[in-house]
Amino acid sequence: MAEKRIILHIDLDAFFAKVEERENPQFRGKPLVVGADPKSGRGRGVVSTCNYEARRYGIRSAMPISEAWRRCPQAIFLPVNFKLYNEVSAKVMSILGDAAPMMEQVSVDEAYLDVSFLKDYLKAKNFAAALKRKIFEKEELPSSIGIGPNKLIAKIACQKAKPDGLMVVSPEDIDEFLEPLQVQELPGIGPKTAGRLKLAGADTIKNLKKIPRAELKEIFGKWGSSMYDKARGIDESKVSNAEIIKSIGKERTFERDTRDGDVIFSAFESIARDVWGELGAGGFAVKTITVVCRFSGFETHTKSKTLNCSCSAPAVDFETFRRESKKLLLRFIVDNPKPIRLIGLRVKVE
Ligand code: TTP
Ligand code: MG
Repeated sequence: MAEKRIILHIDLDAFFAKVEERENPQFRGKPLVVGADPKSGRGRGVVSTCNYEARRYGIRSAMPISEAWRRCPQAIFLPVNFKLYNEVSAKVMSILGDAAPMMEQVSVDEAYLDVSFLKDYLKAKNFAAALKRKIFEKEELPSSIGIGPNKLIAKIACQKAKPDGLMVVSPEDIDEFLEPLQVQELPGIGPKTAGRLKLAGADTIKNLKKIPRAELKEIFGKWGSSMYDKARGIDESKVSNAEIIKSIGKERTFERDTRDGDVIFSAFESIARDVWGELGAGGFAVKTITVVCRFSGFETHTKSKTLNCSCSAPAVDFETFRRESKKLLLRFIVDNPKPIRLIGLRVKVE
């Protein structure tokens, strides 16, 4: 008999904003936005995140900061303090790492734990409640946890449990849990895919399940086949702490949209140096470089290049890193004549 797995997904609630509330208790209970300077509505960056009070005004991550200002000018707007959030993140991850032998960090505030050793879902639920309490006692941060037979179900359950919640979906409840959800609630399905699925008659997962695998494959290729499995709650991927991939990144929004090569490349040079500095500090090896470019009108594109496919490949030096990143940036400038609003550089490391 296949081994029964129990997987837990934990994600901190409104992470950057909750750290700021903790550091500044006078802001608690008020709408708070972390991100670019709103400059009384003329600011040009984006929202990193906001607390749930600010979400009541419709403010969301990645929204232009000017729109956040328009929706709630009385909110408290704070700049992003990456150093602090990274320190807090490391402390939370160490609590999680101590709690279970298999822990996989997937972003600054989320991780999977394989808690199959607990054997049953009731024990897993108690374990998760204790973990939430511990994080709150030690770091004063609220979190949400989803529990399921695999990473996919655990992640969706966590999303559904937010904020400050805990949700268990046992194997026999999978269909009932998934079917009423909108297709966008499956990780990996964004607005574009959802639009195409809608044309094919699938708005909910229940309806997505009516589309045969071959048809999904025809429309979406390999990804269609994986979508077919996901709609049925199937996900065999393992919680892996063998290779903790982290992502380091920086971006810059220009004061004015620009095509001035000097402005663009000197900003990019400084971003590349900052990212390289962080890489050095962490002792990481570069795996993939991604350059982000946002044009006038908020049209955003990314281009990526994988440099090292294995840990045994020789380390990348700064010159190679800078050259390869610049090549990606140059492709944007050549391919698209529009003025540029923002550039960014992200690196996956191992
Ligand atoms: P999330 O976990 O996606 O968001 P969150 O923790 O703020 O809110 P919740 O999980 O309760 O929905 O991301 C974690 C942090 O990553 C977030 O606090 C800020 C940062 N972030 C950005 O800077 N830009 C983004 O577009 C997103 C989505 C997150
Ligand atoms: Mg979060």
